Parts: sequence; structure tokens; C-alpha cells
Amino acid sequence: MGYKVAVIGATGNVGREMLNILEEREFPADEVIPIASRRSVGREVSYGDARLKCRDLENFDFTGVDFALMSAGSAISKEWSPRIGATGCVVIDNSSCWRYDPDVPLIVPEVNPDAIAGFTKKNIIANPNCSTAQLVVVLKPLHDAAKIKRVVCSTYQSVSGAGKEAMDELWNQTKGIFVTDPPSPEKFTKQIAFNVIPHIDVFLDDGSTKEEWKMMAETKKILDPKIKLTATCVRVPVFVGHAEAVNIEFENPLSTEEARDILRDAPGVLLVDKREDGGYVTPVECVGDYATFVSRIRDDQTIDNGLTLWCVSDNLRKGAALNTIQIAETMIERGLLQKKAA
Ligand code: 11C
Repeated sequence: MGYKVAVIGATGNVGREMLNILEEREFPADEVIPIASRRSVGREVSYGDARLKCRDLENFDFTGVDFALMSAGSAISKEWSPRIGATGCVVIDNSSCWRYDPDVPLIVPEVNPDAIAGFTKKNIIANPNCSTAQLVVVLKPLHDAAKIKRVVCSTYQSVSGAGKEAMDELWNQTKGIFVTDPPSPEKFTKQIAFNVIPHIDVFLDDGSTKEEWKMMAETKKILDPKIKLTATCVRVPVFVGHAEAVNIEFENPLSTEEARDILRDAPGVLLVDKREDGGYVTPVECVGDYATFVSRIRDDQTIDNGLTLWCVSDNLRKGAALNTIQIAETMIERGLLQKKAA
């Protein structure tokens, strides 16, 4: 007998990937229930060959459900995660609502799986921001080898991170520029087609953005509070796949050859670093994959013990849906959850 799994936000970018990945990885589910907001109730979503009808969050009884995989935004998560958790169902949440709560573990299974055990306080586990998830998968094995002091990261983030409407905006503007006048920006603050925008999430008092703050705060919580991190987060006209240029300063020496050997064997990482034309991975090549691809590892000769690298991952997968399902899988493997479905 398998588990009963609810996917909340099933019609969104991440919810649909959750359904795809549950099926692809043959997650041991007896029943998968898509749940959506009232306006999407009755809408059908794909789960393998099946078409499932979305149920209404307001009227759904979570008693007997083992996992609620949640990707419905912070406001809904704030209200519903504690209510769902109180029924004994484990919520794995993709929003930023619970990530910084000391009673909620923030998990990337390749990095800090032992921390999952702390879920019992609220029955809620948080999934990190997509740009953090792929970064810490790469940093963790390097940190274990040579102790990271400081990271400087520039991101190149696809529009799917901002939702389906943002993808439509890129598509319509791109077409519009050639055909007629491009539609004005709505989801983004400036034209995104044929442009880049150095602004993701809200501005903070110090001039940074919340996306940049999240990368710093989440890396500390997941990996090591002593690591210093500064980020510049940029939206680029790419549909899916976030890329990052990462400069790392270590406490101890680490050669590029050693870093390559470590990353070649690291869980969740695929090294593609040929130092020739095309010998690196770009966002369009990582779509639909599980791995975080690392390329362009090289010495930073401007500092002691410095390396620079490039990493790319599917933001809807490792950055969201895949990581969520890996957390559920890890709980099952470690015997952390008693199955409730009859
Ligand atoms: C983006 N990283 O690309 C964001 C999306 O805190 O979970 C995810 C925001 C979050 O726009």
C-alpha cells in the first residue's frame, strides 16, 4: 500500500511539474489528489496517462492524507499549512512563508537531509527558493572539502520563476516586437523581451532585493551560517532554467582539478566542463532534467583560494517540484513518516 498525496496549486507551473515528477519517479502513491483555488475547481490536470479533476482547497478534508505538496504562494500557505499540518499530514511548502521559521526545517536532500527530522514541531517542511537550491547542491561538496568563506553570485533567472503569466508576457512581447507594437510590461517592471532586468522580488531598505536576501539567508540556514554571500539577481528572457555565475573564496586551498573531481562525484551534480566551444551547459539544455550542471570551473587569481564556476538547473524541477518530492522520498527512506492511507 502506498501513500496518499495532495498537490496544492496543481494548475500552476510548479504544481504541474510535481504531478509529472511523481509519475516519472514512480512515487509510491496510492492516490494523488490535485487541489486548486476555487476558480480552477473541476479543471483537469495530467498525471501520467490519467486526467484528474482539481478539488477545492476550502472544502477538502486532509484527514488520511500523508503528504501535502504545496505550491500556492505565501498567503495561502500562511493560512493553510498549519491547518493541514494539524491534521497529521506533512506539508512540504514551496513558498517563502515558512523558510526562516526556526521550527520549520529548510531542506535540500543532497545537503542537509538530517535536518528533516525537525519537521515534527509544525508538520511543515520548507523548500528553498529555486536560485538557492541549485547553488547549495554545488557549494556543499566544495564546502566539505575546503571550507567556504565567501560567495559572490550573479544569477540569470528565467521568467518561469515568476509564473505562467510572466512566461506569456515574454512570449507576447517577443512576438509583438516583430509584428506590431510589443505589449507593455505588466508582470515585469520593464520590457523583458530582448532585455535583462536586475530586479527580482521586492526592494529592501539596503538597496538589495528580497531574492538576493533569500539566497544569502537560505544558504546560511541550509549549509552554514558562517558563509558570507552576496548576490545580484537578474531576470533574463529565457523561459525555463536558471543560470548562476558563482565566485567562491575558500579557507583552504582547492585546485580546479580537485574541485572537478569532487563535483564529478557529488549527488545531484553533473559536470560538463570541456574548456572548448560549446563545452558548457546553458539553460535550454537543462530543461526537464533533474541535475544541476556545472561548467567553466577556473581559478580566481585575484584572491587566495578562489574559484569561479557556472551552474545551471531547471528551476521548476530542482528549484521547486523535484526538491519537494525528494524531501518526501527521503522521509519515506528514513522511516520518518507513518503511512496513513488505509
Ligand atoms: C523567481 N526565484 O525566479 C523566484 C521564484 O521564493 O520561492 C521563487 C520565489 C520563491 O522569480
